[in-house]
Amino acid sequence: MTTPSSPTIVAALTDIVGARACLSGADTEAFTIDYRRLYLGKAAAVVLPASTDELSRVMAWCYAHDVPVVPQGGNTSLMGGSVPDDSGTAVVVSLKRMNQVIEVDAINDTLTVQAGVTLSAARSAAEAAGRLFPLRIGSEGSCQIGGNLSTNAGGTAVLRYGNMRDLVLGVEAVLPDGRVYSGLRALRKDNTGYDLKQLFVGSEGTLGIITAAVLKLMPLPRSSSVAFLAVASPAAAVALLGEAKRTAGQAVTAFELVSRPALDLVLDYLGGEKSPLAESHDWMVLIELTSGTDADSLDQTMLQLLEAGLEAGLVLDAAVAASGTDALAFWRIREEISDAQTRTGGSIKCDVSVPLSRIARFIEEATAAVHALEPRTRMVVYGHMGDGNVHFNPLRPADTSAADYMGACYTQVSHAVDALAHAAGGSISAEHGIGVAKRDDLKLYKSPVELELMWQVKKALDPKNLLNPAKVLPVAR
Ligand code: FAD
Ligand code: 2HG
Ligand code: ZN
Repeated sequence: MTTPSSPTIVAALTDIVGARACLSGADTEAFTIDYRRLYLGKAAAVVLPASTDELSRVMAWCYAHDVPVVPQGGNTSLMGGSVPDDSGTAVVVSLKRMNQVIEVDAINDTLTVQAGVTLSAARSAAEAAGRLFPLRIGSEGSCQIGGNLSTNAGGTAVLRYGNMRDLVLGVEAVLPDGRVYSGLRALRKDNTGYDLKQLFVGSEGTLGIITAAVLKLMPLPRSSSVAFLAVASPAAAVALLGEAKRTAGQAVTAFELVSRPALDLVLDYLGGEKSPLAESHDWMVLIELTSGTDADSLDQTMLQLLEAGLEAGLVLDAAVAASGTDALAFWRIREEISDAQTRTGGSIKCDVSVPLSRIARFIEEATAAVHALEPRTRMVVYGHMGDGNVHFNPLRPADTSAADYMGACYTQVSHAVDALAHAAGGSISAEHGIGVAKRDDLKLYKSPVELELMWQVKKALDPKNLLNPAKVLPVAR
């Protein structure tokens, strides 16, 4: 069958969703480039369905006519998975208009939303009912629950609450041929066969388009303590985390590592903002303790932890937030590191996870490997150390252009870092997914059996390979 032309596609999809929800030509441009402006594609059309029924009809038509479809949420992902290739044959399905909060059930502690609800709107809906939806990532104002599920997003509170896979109870999704998988259950126990909803989590829009989800809610924290501190080394940070768990138990909510080049970069990006610490240090940690009761004196617990850390030589200096404003300022420094790299350009993203027991050695070895390739590389190393996830992002030297650095170093550096993470029992993508950026590297790190099973699942749900084609799954095996 020959693929229909763009005008034919637009006419057919306009019949389903209406003219204002079917874009073509220049109106599609914002949907065809990714957040970091590294992946630029073209679309035959962009459709913005208003309901699951409309989407189901769009998918049935595209399936019948062999038209590829690329699902898109807030378009904040970092691996190029949310935009089409440059063939101009695909339809982008944006979930933007499916943005209704369906139900907050404060008794069942669940939140049911359409997939296009932004993470910040979901968190606000929970908070209005006195509950917490605990996923916390820097892109929360734009990213959507459907995108969070499809990437199995992580963020800064995984240590306490888990990632998106742990926070979902039910999913509704439209399959490539237009059928609807209705798994919108609000149950914490349901052992009725395969857990199909989890297939859609982390599959980056390659198996179905998520249209709604039931999410778990938690008690809202009623007290907290936040500190920004200097540690002697990554190994000292790991030891301090152990001490924090012993001292504060479940209250340890976030434990984020920050290297000196990461801090320097973000302070510059924020226009000369000051570090919370008087002196410069090679390694820092942002710790957050929270509790669901206001009886706990968490500042006291934090001080106890810091004293023990100072005595043991793990902690070199510390600033404890004296107010909510201080805490927000500490967090802003951490959260803006990603955008500071985007603005600078020439950042090689290695979103790796490694067992905590091996993370310090990994950082040492990977730093040596990168410096052996380009000694002037700035080591922007930071992230969710508490759950074993480091954003190990070598950055171009200040006097080298992004194009020159990436051209000379990208492949060798990313392969060297990924190989070391893999050798340490780790993963080459802890939370950002595979998209196109890491797709072909999967061949190096997944066994033939794993790759074969992934392809079999893909073929079972998408036999024509029309949904987000050429994403996640490496083509030549
Ligand atoms: P998109 O970018 O639109 O899409 C992501 C993937 O999911 C694509 O493959 C797309 O095809 C698919 N998809 C989107 N919606 C659907 C749907 N409804 N059904 C099926 N498939 C769909 N990520 C983290 O994990 N942790 C962080 O701490 C973090 N911090 C970030 C900070 C910044 C400043 C930025 C820019 C990004 C950050 N991210 C982080 C990455 C990104 O925000 C997450 O991956 C997020 O979950 C993507 O959601 P989205 O709605 O933007 O998805
Ligand atoms: C973060 O934790 C995000 O800030 C983005 O996951 C990481 O930009 C990055 O590499
Ligand atoms: Zn992260």
